[in-house]
Amino acid sequence: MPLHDRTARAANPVIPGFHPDPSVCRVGDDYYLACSSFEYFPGVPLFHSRDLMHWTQIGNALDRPDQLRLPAGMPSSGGIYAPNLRHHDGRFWLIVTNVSEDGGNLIVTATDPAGPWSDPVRVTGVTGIDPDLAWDEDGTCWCTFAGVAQVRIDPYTGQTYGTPHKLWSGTPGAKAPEAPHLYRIGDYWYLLIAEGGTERGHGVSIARGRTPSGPFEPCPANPVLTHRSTDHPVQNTGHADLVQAADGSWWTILLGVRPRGGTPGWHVLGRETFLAPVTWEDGWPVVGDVALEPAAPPWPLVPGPVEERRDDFDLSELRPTWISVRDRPAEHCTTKERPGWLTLRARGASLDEPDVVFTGRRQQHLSCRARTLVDPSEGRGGLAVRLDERHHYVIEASGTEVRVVARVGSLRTVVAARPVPAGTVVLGVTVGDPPLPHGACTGPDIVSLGLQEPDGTFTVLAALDGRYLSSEVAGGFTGRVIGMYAAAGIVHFDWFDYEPLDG
Ligand code: 6LW
Repeated sequence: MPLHDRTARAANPVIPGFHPDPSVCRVGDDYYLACSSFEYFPGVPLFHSRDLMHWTQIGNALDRPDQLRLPAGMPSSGGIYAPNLRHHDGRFWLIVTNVSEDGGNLIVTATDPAGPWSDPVRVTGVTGIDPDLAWDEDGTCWCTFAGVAQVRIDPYTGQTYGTPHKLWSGTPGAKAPEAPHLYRIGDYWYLLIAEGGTERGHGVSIARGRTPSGPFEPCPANPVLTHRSTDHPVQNTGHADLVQAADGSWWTILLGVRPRGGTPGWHVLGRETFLAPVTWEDGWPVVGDVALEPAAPPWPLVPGPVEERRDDFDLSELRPTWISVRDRPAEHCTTKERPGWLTLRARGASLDEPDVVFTGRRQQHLSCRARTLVDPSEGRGGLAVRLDERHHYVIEASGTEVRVVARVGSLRTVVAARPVPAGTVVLGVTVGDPPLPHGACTGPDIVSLGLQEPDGTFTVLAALDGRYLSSEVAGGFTGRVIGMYAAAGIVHFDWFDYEPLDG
């Protein structure tokens, strides 16, 4: 089975796994999209699509250490929030917030979205998250940010002019007006925002005015999108961006989650990127259903290349889908020390620490299997399902023992241990449906951790309830990442397999 479903089929989420706060733009027949990345390096994953349905990661905007500084000891869900991606005047512009760095907002540019991206320009005078750039007909650039406020900006230098002025507070009584995007469409300037908070109350509202700075008149049908108080399988819908397709039709991309397993429902893949159609009535957008099996758009579907199930670590650079906690210095993570292997050198004694040496990939399927061949002869490390430093399950090898450790909130316990012969060992994780009948309060899934026996069979050492690695339990803005780590000494990994088990 291919790593991603590359059949010509329309399906939501269009980018599964922890890919929140999507921002999209079109250049000719090509679409580009950016997402948040929080405590992970490299930052701001970038995707390309020809059909809005199938997206291929082409890089990360912040992939050099001097572009992305995430301070030592920084906890999960700090770092990079909510990029805004636009194409203007022959280049791509990306403005984003690093909440863990003084100065906060920064701008990078590129002529090719696959990179290289420029060094960041620091923005002065913007005090909020979720910045957005929009250009007036005369070339004036406006930076609009959470609150919702706006200031004129020189995007080349990051300098702003004047004091930010409030544009709109959103629907009276709704909390957290944020994620603004400003567009010139027809005779109006439209101000699209998220409100209600990024959890179950999330929604999208819009206002319009005759100038980019308002005054803005709210849409009488606000919120134009929300799933609050419904049993829709996609919840928390919000943080949307609009894009006009090459044929003139309109679409929105947005974040949503897929809670499962009873009440209140637990979502484990973080906030994912969804697509929905948009029509216009009386000059206001009407958002269609955020369907898990949407109708195909009225143009040929273009599935991207199939990603290999196995990474053999034969390349000198890691694929763009690999992410590391906080940073990835070559002395701690390299494929050059032992060719064909990934070598991790520990810094921090466990995944409980925000500075752990961990390199993984987003869990993108509700059911999946990961395996890795580990050489622990010089250290201790293994395979982890990580939500954050307080919520993770690991299977690790050291010398002649393999053990499973669960960290849930302030509790940390060794769940299982088994002696093994010295040498390499294949460790594995399988995430699958809970065994109880559907509809019962089963939790979202079961995370089984184990090892491969010399005869090739697989032994599960522990099968753990997946709800403790969900955002409803852990909080925060991320989702599960499955990967390799070193907790002591040096640990080598020959290959890593990730295989979807659901459609
Ligand atoms: C982001 C805010 C939000 O900055 O969550 O869902 C915050 N929306 O707009 C972090 O992703």
